[in-house]
Amino acid sequence: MEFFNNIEKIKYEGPKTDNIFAFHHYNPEEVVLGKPMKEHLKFAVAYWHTFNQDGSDPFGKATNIRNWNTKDLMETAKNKVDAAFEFFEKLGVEYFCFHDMDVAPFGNNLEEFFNNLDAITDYMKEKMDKTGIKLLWNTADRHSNPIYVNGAASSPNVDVYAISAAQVKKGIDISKKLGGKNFVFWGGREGYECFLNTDIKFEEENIARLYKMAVAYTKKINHKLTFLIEPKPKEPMAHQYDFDAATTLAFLQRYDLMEDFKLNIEANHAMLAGHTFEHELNIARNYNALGSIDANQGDSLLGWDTDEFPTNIYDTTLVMIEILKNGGLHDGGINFDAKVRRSSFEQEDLFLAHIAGMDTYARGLKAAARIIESGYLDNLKKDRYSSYENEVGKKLLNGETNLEDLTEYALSVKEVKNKSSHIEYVKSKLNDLIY
Ligand code: XUL
Ligand code: CO
Repeated sequence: MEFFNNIEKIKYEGPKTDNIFAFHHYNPEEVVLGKPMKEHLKFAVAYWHTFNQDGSDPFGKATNIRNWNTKDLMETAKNKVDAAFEFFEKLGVEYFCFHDMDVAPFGNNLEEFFNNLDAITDYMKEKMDKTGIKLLWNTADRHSNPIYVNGAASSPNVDVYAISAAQVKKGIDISKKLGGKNFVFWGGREGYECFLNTDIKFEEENIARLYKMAVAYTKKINHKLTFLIEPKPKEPMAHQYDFDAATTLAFLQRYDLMEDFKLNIEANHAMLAGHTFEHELNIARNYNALGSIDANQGDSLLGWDTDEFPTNIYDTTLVMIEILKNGGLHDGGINFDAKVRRSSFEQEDLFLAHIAGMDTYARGLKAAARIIESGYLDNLKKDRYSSYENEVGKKLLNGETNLEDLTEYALSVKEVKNKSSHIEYVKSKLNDLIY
């Protein structure tokens, strides 16, 4: 059955076309810095927002019109797989991501849930084999079930801990079946709301124990996987343990997990942590831990996670510079963890939103390539730190100096000459290079 029967395959038609169901900038085969765009931009569709989200908010009911919903939950789940693969193919996106809860109904107990998951993911596999569409990552939703009211691996209740571990095991089994390369942990309820009753150290140690068991299990079943932690500072918990990239990296180092874990950095989460997306990507990259990204954007006027489709070229340019400097995302990709606005309720808006996101990333890629090729930012930084090229600087960088030598040198410095950063000019020059 076809679910998007008014939509044809989306093609690149260039910036001048009036066709809104066409790419204006994303041209998959166009070569940028020696590689076709589609290899730079490994886009993925997020199952939860695209096929499950209904447009309801705390003040109003569902608005979205979707033709795959029926009264039978398993039939709906199967319809969604059909709709999803039709959507991926027509959009020309080769990857997708999902939570276990997104794709199959829970049923009456964990066993029923696992059986439902088996049936639906078997069906997905058939579609994947037929179309060549791949799984970027899957994850276990350990936040929406009410049993996770006090956390999952951070729960004070060991039965809850065990159920959350079982969901992770099942998720890894599914990843193996579907050939996934990454598995995401977003600690939805791993944090606390009341400091007075919480043993942070105990809870963090328990989370680390789960991660170690997950690594051990992948080795046991011989499934090569990169685990990705997705930092977020708050929401739903008042304080979440994986606050930002730096906090999460400290956790991974503390528990000796750096070998098997990287980060999945999300734009809107960076903003909630008081950072920019490019800052978070850069921190991850400096630790060789940039795994994948959740591409969306937040609203600077709001303090919560709005998960909008990315439409800001300035932002995607700075993101693509980080990704290019990382040598790409390797096994990771660009997952649109983004939802259409409540007033974009027509089913076809799902196409328009993804096209907007893909075009914005394509423009960001092209601008990033221009900036890198111009050498402007590299030279700017080289010049800024050029004083370290003198004798004292060289010794410092080679570890050949000490406080006594530096003091002797400091006493010989008669006048300190700092240089202006000309920041306003730099930003204006960047505008020239982007637009
Ligand atoms: C929540 C969020 C999640 C993760 C996967 O803010 O971003 O959807 O990406 O669990
Ligand atoms: Co996300």
